Amino acid sequence: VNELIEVEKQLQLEIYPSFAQSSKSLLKKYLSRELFDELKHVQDNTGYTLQQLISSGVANPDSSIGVYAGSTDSYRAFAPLLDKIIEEYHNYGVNSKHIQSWDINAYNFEDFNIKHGSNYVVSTRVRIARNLAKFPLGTNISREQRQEVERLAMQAFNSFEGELKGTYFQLGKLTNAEKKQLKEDHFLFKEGDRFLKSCGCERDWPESRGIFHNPQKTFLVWVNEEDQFRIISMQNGGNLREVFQRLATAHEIINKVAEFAITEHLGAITTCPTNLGTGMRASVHVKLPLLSSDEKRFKSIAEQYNLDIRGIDGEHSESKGGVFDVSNKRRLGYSEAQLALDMYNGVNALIEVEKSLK
Ligand code: ADP
Ligand code: CIR
Repeated sequence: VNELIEVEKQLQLEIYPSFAQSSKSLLKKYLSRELFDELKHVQDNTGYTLQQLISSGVANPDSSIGVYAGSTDSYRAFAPLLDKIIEEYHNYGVNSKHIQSWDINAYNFEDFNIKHGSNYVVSTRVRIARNLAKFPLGTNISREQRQEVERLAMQAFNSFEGELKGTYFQLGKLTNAEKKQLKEDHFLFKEGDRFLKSCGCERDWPESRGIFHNPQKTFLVWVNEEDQFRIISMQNGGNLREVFQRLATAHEIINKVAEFAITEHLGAITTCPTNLGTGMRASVHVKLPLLSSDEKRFKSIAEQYNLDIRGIDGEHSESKGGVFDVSNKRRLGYSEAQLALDMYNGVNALIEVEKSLK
């Protein structure tokens, strides 16, 4: 029986996946039978296979992308597929170079609540995704390697000073009530994401996962979730400058002790290709009850300003009370500073329209 299962597994590896008719994923769009045959025996230098790369998109027909990388080298090994997905999603060619810059001196980020009054922006958050150069990504990391990442993270946390000083909480040691509260307050990642489950990112859960934060919860780091590090700065109100600067400072400090996975072409390497480049999502929770009731107009302005609209509990969630999570959609080919400006300009435009509808 075991032998038969092995044979079946081998056959599975050879068979072109059957994508649901309804699936609109970029994986389905670009993984032709020919490309599948070309790549079906390929592995990256950490042993990650094509079948692992595409497992989430095959298992979840409603994926918009459908792939998760296993390491920095996945982006080389599976380039014939990933380059096409990156080109379409990021509008980014194979010869382009990614630039980093945290310098926002040229921009006049006025506090949204000083500019528009405090009826619109509830809170502001900026996060970046980072991974360590020396390890496979979460999809393909071993249990021991994951423990090592957590140990290195805790070492870095101990070196923080001033406003960044805080405490690390291992996920397994938090009570259900504590986790529930942290999630409701928008500080902690969700668990049991089916997209992440099916690419292997949640193996050995909750081991070596955790959250670091300062007492005010304005500076937080998620460890070993979708990416090894999600570094987050957030606060109530609309002071984007302050939130961004706090993250820039933290990034500079962590960057000195950690060797992040970065390439000239793709910038910060991330598990999901949507986060490549800056790995940055700058968002506000903003009240737009009037504009959002005209979905077509709302979406069209968002598109014009390169914004992503999410619900109040993050990706794949619903809005509540006309409050939306509005963030920069672009991540790659533009600097951290430029993408904060994307969000700033777009949110101001949305608020102006909301005001005009009163
Ligand atoms: P990520 O931002 O890491 O891509 P999610 O979209 O799941 O992941 O968001 C993570 C959490 O951060 C969610 O609880 C979400 O509500 C919260 N969040 C995002 N933006 C803001 C904001 N501007 N203010 C408060 N909470 C926010
Ligand atoms: C999808 O393809 O829809 C999911 N794998 C999620 C894509 C968005 N990226 C992300 O959450 N990092």
